Amino acid sequence: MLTSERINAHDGKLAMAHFYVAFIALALGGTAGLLQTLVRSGEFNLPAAIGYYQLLTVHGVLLGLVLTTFFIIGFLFASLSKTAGTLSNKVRLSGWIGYWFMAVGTAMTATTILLGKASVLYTFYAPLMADPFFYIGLALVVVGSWISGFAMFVHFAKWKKANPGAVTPLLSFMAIFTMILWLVATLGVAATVLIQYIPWSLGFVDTIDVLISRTLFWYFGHPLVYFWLLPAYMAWYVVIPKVIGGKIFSDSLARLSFILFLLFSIPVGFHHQLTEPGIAPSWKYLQVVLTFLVVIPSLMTAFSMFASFEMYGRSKGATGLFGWFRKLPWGDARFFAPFMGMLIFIPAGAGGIINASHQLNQVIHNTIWVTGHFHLTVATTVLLTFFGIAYWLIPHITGRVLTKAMNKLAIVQTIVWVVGMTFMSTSMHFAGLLGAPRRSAFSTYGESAQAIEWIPYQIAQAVGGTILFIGIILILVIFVNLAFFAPKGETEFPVGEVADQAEKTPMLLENWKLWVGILIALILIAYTVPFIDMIQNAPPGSKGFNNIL
Ligand code: HAS
Repeated sequence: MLTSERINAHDGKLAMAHFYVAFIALALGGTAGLLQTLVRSGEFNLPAAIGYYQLLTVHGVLLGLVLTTFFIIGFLFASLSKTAGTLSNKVRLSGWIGYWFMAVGTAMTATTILLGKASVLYTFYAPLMADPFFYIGLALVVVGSWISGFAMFVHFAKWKKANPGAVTPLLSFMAIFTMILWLVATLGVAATVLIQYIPWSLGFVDTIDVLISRTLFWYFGHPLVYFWLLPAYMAWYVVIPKVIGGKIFSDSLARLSFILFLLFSIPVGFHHQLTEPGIAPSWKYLQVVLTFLVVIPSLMTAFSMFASFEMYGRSKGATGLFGWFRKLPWGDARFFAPFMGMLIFIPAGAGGIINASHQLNQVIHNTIWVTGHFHLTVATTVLLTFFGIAYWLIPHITGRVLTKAMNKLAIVQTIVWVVGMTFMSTSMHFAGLLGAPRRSAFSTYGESAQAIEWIPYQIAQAVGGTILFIGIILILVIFVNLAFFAPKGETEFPVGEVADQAEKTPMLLENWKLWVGILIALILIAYTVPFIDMIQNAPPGSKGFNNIL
C-alpha cells in the first residue's frame, strides 16, 4: 500500500473509537493531576467530599492505564491495517468486542473511584481494599485487550499465510511483538486480580498474601512500562525517518531491539521490590542484572535514531560532527514533538539506571523522585510521541489535514509541555533526594521540620502542573480540530523505507517460536524459586494461594 493511501474507513473508525476514550481520559486525568500539585503545594484544600487518594487514583488509573492502553491498541490496529492489509470483518468485529469490554470495564472502575469506594491508587496494593467492581472492571479491561490482541494475531497469521517466507513489514512486526509482550505481562495482573483480589474483596476469603500480590503486580508492572514505550519506538524507528525525508538506518537493528525488549522486560519486576523483605537478595541481584540488560535496546534505539538523523543531514549537504542537526525539520510538529520526547528520554533513562542500581534505590525508593522519573518517561517521552502520532494519524483517518495554524499550535503545545515538565519533574527529583515521600498529601507531613525544606520544590511542582494543564487544553483543542473541524484533505500515513546500504534482514529475527521460548525460560528462571519460597514461607493467616484453594 502506498503511504498516501488511506487505511480502510472501517478500520479507521475502530482506531478512532479508541482515541476518543484516550483523549477523554487525558482531560479528566490531567485535571486531577493539576489539583494534586496544588494540594501538595499546601496552598489549596480539596472540597471536603474529595479525598487526596481518590484524586490520585483517578489520575493514575485514567492516565497510566486507560489513556495508554486505548491509544496503543488504536495505534496498533491502524498500523496493522496499513502494513498488513485491511482487517477482515471477523478481526474487526473482535476488535470492537475487545473495545466494548475495555470501555465497560473502564466505566465500572471509574465509577467506583468517583464514588470514593476505590481510593487504592493505580497499583492497588493490598491491604488497601477496593469495591469488588473496581477489580472486576480492571479484569474486563484486561480481557478486552486480550480479545483485541488475539484479533491482531489472527490478522497477522493471515498475512503470513498469504506471504510465505516473506519478511514481515516492520511496523506489523513491531505491533505483534508489542502485543505479545502485553499478553505475557498481563497474565500476572490477571492472576492476582482473579485469584486474590476479587475473592478477597467479595469476602470469600479473609486474608490476602501481600507479597504474592505485589510480586504478581510487578511481574506485570515493569513490562507495562515497555508496553507504553514500544509504540513510541515504532514511531521513532519507522515513522520519523519518513517524516524528516530520510531512511530507516537498519531494519535488523530495529527488530533486534524489539526482541530484546520482549526477552528482558518481563523477568525484572523485583527492581520495584528491592526494599521488600521476603525475596532473597540473590534473586533481586539477578533481576537487577536483567534490568541493566533491558537498557541495551534503548541504547541501540538512541544509536539508530542518531544514525537516521545523520544520514539524512549528510544527504542534504551537512558537514562536521553535528552539522546534520540544523537540517532537521524543526517547524514540523510531527517531528518536533517526538524529538523532544527523545531528548527528555536521555535524563529520564539515566534516572531509570539510578533507580535500578540496588544501593542507590535505597535513597530514592518511595520518594517523589520516582514520580519525577515516570513523569519524564511515560508522561513526556511517550506522551509527546503519542501526540506526534496524533498529528498525522487522526487527520489521516478522518480525511482532514493539519493546517499551518494547528501545526504552530502543536509546536507551542510541545514547548509548553517541556517547560511545564521541566519545572515539575526537576523539582520532584530534588525533593525526592531530600526525602520527600511520593503519594502523600500535604496535611500528612505539612507540620514536620524536614517538610519545610521541600516547600519551594512543591511550589515549583504546582507551577509546572499548572503549565502542563495549559498543555492539556492545547492538545485537546488540536485533537478536536483534527477529529471534527480541520479542512478536508489527504494526510499521509508515513511509513519509512530502509536505507539502501542496510544489511538484508536475517530470517532468524522472524523465528517467533525461538524468541517466545527463550522468554518463557527467562521468566521461569527469574521467578520460579522465589515464588515457591513466597508460598512456602507465607506468614500465618495468609498461606499464599492456599487460603483460597
Ligand atoms: Fe522506570 C519506576 C528503572 C524506563 C516508567 N518507572 C518506574 C515507575 C514508572 C516507570 C511508571 O529499577 C513507577 C512505578 C510505581 O508506581 O512504583 N525505568 C527503569 C530503567 C529504565 C526505565 C532501568 N520507566 C522507564 C520507562 C518508563 C518507566 C521507559 C515508562 C514509559 N523504573 C526503574 C526502577 C523503578 C522504576 C528501578 C523502581 C523505583 C522504585 O524504587 O520504586 C530504562 O529502560 C531506561 C533506559 C533508557 C535509556 C535512554 C536512551 C535514550 C534514548 C533517546 C535518544 C535521543 C535522541 C535525540 C536520539 C538508556 C533512546 C538526541 C538528540 C540530541 C540533539 C542529543
